[in-house]
Amino acid sequence: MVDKHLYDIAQHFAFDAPVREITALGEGYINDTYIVITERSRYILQRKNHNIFPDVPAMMDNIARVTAHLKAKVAAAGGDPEREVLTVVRTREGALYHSEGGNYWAASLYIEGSVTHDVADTPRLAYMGGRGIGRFQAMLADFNEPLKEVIKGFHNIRWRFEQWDRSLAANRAGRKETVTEEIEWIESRRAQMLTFWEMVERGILPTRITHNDTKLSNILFDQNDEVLCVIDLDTVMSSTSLNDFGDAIRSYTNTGAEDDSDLSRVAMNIETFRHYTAGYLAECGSTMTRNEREWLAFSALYITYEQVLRFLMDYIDGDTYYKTAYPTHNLVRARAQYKLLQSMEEQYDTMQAIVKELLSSSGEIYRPLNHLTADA
Ligand code: GN1
Ligand code: MG
Repeated sequence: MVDKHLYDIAQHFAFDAPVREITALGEGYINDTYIVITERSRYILQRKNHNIFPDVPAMMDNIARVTAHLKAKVAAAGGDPEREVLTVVRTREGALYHSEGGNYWAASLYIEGSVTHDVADTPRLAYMGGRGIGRFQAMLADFNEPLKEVIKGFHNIRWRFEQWDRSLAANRAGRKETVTEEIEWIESRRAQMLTFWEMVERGILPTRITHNDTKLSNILFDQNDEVLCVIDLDTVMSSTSLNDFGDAIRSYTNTGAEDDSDLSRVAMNIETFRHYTAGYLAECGSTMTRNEREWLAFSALYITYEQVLRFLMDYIDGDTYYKTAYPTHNLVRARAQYKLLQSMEEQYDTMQAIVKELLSSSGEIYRPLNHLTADA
């Protein structure tokens, strides 16, 4: 059962028929998501989290422009733009969102017959996910309009460190003293992570259009494990495409849950890494620069580290960002992501060897570089 108020909200959208039922879709750490069932079809209705997205109109404008570009590509290739690209459903007044009482609402078509997965439990699923994200990036390679930065410094570790230093100094929830060991996990890798980000700042790693939240559950598959559509475009922005690769590896290869309290379950499955990477490189390996290839494997460590930092920082702040189910939830998430990071660090040489092997087997010339060589 959902709040009656939601039915009033739904009335503002240009749905095809009267609303019959609204049910909650209990996923995501940020937005509230519902399924709206009309007499003819189904839609997704979301309350966008205005605390986290300070400029929802700018975010919806990004989404509208990116999806228009993707739809043109899919149509030109003979595909079905309504199934292969997210379709924003406007309000009756033609707006991209409805705002009321300080809340922002947006709607999209529900893609019938689609499925999501929480675990990449077959090689094929990982491979197909890699192809889906690779294709998403390839289709946006010629998108030249500037996008708004909807969350400042989202995957920018230099900015995250500024936030982190302020959080530690403020110690708002009085929890800092209880997590000294965890804080050291962050501090001991600070310089290494800044080295990666410096490559982006100096333009050594190019800026492209990126999704920024490529976890497995943000892809809709069909019944044959083919990727239908990439969803949750809230954080579409400009950054290094390596963020999208790294975040997907963080999500796909984890043998445990993102917030697993049993750390013995958490590790990186190197075979899943291989399959995702093979799919990804098949779609966009040829358009990657030499430096992107060089830093590809490292990006998984970078994004996983950033996620440890973000969960831990939210715990120290007193749980103000992510939704939590219990008081230590953010700490449990941080520990689980740290276990995953350690597993990646242990297998880093193998990750790099796999990237190299895959690039050379697809006919690419790959020569390992020193990580600090500035070679654009
Ligand atoms: C959040 O949108 P959602 O709930 O899938 C977060 C991501 C994190 C993810 C961790 C805007 O994603 O960056 O990686 O949780 N999104 C935002 O699962 O912060
Ligand atoms: Mg998201």
